[in-house]
Amino acid sequence: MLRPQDTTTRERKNLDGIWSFRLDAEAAGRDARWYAGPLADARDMAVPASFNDVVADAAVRDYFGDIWYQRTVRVPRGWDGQRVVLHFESATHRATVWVDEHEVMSHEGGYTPFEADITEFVTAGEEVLVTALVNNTLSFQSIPPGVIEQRPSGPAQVYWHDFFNYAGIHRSVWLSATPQARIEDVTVVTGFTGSTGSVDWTVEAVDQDGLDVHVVLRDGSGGVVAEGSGATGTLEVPDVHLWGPGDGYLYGLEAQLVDDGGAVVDSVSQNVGVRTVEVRGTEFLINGEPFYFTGFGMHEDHAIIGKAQNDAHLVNDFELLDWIGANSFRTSHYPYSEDVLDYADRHGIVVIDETAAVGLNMGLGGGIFGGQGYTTFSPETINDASQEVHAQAIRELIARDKNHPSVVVWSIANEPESDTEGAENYFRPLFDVAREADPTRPVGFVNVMLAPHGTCRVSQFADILMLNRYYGWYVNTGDLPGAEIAWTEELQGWATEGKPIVITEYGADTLAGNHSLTPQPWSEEYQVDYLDMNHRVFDSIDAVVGEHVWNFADFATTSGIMRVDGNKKGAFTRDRRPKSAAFALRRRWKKNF
Ligand code: GCB
Repeated sequence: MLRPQDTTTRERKNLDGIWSFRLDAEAAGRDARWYAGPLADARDMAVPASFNDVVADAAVRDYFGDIWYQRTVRVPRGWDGQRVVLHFESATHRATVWVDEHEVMSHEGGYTPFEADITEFVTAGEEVLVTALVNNTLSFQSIPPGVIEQRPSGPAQVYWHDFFNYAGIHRSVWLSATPQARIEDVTVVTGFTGSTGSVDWTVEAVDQDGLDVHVVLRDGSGGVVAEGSGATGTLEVPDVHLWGPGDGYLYGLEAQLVDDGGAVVDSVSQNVGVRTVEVRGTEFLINGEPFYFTGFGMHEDHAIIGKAQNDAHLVNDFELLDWIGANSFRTSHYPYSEDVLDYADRHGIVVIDETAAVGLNMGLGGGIFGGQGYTTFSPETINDASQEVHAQAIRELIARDKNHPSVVVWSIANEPESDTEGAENYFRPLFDVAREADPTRPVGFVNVMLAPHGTCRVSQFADILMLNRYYGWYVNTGDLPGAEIAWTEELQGWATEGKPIVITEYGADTLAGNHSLTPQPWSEEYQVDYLDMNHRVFDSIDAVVGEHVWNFADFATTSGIMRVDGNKKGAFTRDRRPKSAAFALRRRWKKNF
């Protein structure tokens, strides 16, 4: 699926703004056909935004169930004869959409796009009603999973991941016009030999009888560097300017469908960064050079808008990454907005791209160890149906992000149970799904402290080891010398596996402004000492090829006795003010600062 775009043959109209919004706790709206007319008793809601913190009402913030969104849209008058598509960049965690009274699509999964051809239901120049029934409940068959527990006070949504279940329409909605004969998808795979780059292209087209595919590659200043024809082929790029960490150089590929007279029937553009990614022994190579990841596990998380994409916050967060010397981040714990990946491409920031498979572990809850009273993998809990939803989430992530040069690793899950036979059986085929969808990038998953070296049964399938460890925080709390010994010992074990290791999480909750002369957990000084200890451990082990601090910034979580106004492991506060750790990281990552 291509993202809506404006080209010589395509046009798009943005549907962001104020939509009508109504909760539907009784799930009555579908039978009552709320989509058939203006939504009664509606309140205002901004799109894109998580709905939770926008409204001053606790019942809305913690609501789970059916949620209705609606707006009218006038189809541009110039779109007569065009194919009209309605495109949602995401709706969390699932949605069904109507155009007037016509149900046009349903989608499961809260962080990947979906769209429908609505040509037959619209007329250029006329208005239609667009209604989305979004549902944010989590079950054992959703990714991420959760369960609704019946309690004396009523049903409660329980989940095992440590961030607030923000939901709604977080990302943009588009109407777009394409020709009937059209390009459906473009895939690029890049490489280079010496100073000559290569761009393998595959173009999928629809209704293309009698039409040819033509591709043109332009450099950053618009000069044509290569051209080709056919649904698939390879372009050569002389004197290639490689894409690399810190150098987000992009070529532009234009793919066209042309008729025998040479007229362009459809045209789409695709950014291309020419680079290679490879795991060799314990090294992680980008363009054949060893790469060391510095940066963070992040979250899409801001006051009021929750998980919504916002350009000012996007630019500011990347400014801070640059300031601190981060060359990379992980999209913990779900696919981020496509705008984020486009921005990473343009700025040479390296990305570990993760599915929303977080919390598949009944030994953990909200970042805290302790049984949750369920078996993780069983016919009644996370089962074959869940695995299929998970497989689809992997396919959709890769289909969406395969062309981003910034993406160098697929992470198919965060901290699942991984030390049992059930886990091994569950994950083995999912690695195959990822590799089939993309044979070019390393695949991994993020291992949890509950499955230390020697006990994990899933790491065998991974190309790269990604470890989250909290020595000195959840264990050896306040005892950094003890933490250093235990951590070094475990990491030396992992180093014998012969694979590169990225420490995808290490961190200590820190209340900004809390200072201590002695190393007290929660103080800014302890966070700095904790990071220093970790860095000594990493620097002693060659197989460690990266460090991602947990987290870039403080973020919202469910309430609990371990969380004071959210998770406080940020190097920055939630409003992006630096803690002492930010300066310490900057000194390490930028060397001389
Ligand atoms: C983890 C999780 C992350 C939590 C973090 C914590 O291991 O991957 O989602 O927020 O620990 O702070 O407990």
